[in-house]
Amino acid sequence: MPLRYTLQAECPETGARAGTIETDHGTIETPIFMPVGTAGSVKALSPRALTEDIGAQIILGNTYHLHLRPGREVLHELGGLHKFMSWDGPILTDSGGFQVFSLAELRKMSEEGVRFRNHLDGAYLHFTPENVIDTQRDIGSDIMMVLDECPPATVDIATARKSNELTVRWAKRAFEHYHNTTPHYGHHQALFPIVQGAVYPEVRRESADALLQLDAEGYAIGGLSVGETADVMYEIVEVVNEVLPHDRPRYLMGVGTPQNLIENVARGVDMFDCVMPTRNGRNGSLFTTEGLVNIKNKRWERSPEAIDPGLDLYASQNFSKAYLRHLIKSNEPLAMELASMQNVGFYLWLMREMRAAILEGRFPAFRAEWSERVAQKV
Ligand code: PRF
Repeated sequence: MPLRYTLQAECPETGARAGTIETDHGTIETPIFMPVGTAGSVKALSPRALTEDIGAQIILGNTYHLHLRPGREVLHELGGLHKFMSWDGPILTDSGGFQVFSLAELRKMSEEGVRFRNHLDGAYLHFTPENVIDTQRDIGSDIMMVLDECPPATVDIATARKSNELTVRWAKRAFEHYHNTTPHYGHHQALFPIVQGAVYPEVRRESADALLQLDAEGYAIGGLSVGETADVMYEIVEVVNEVLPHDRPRYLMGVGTPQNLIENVARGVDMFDCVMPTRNGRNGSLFTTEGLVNIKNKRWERSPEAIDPGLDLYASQNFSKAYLRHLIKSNEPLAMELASMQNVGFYLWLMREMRAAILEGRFPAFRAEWSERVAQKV
């Protein structure tokens, strides 16, 4: 069945929305955070831990990585990514555009697509708006993303406009190919276009306006959290969300800190993904209900206190700060598991709390209480 977005409640004072997105792999309650499972695994968290321990509802995969390993043929032969990784819930895949810009070498953009040498074996690859759809058909993600160009925040307006025009032409080609191809595994696959335009409200409006014509089942905002200030990001999100349709989900790509999530939910964003909770966790930076904890700090050497007394998760409650500090310092694999469960679990908890606050008409009070608190260093 097509994606169905239902708007359940809207905060009268901010733009915050609570809703549901129904997919063939289940219903997502929004606003939602999508843990990043780049190469077909959310690092250090099994699908069972994701669902049963921390309540993940949808995860994200990367076309770029999955295309390189295990490759389209393997994924197709083994029945798609859901089956391959034993995850029954919804999956969203990024198109690979952004990863090409951050990981690959010797990139060469053209009207046709982007040529590059991949970061694993240096072999040349060519991504086009069409072939990244084909790969995502083989992956079988519930939500596919179009190929886009994500310029740095520092580009001038002429470059931003030119780049966005290419992204829009690519999105049109992507949708044409999308409508000419069918899913391989029996479930519906949606396709989201990506609004670009760097830090220029005018170009952002042009981008969103042009993409509206595609009548997509949802829209993404790309090109943010790439070096601009938080205030600029918030301003651009506001501008774009004024143009995007009210009755479709809005996905802010690759954002961000817990405070960024609160502030962007306040501006009407429904979906987020970010490597921060998994990546920072592995480095010993913890997101907790008390604020940001650097668990490697000597201060925690003898701390018997739970990892996060305020969070009702297995990892948060049953292990001391001193123990997790020891595990991280000793490079023990369990450190990765506990830190990931804490951090991703915290992000998911934060989203559930925001959703409840919106539904109960107390989002502004929640934001006032938590927006600064989640950014405080403990
Ligand atoms: N485009 C795509 N993926 C992305 C981004 C983008 O602009 C970002 C930017 N924050 C993260 N991931 N395709």
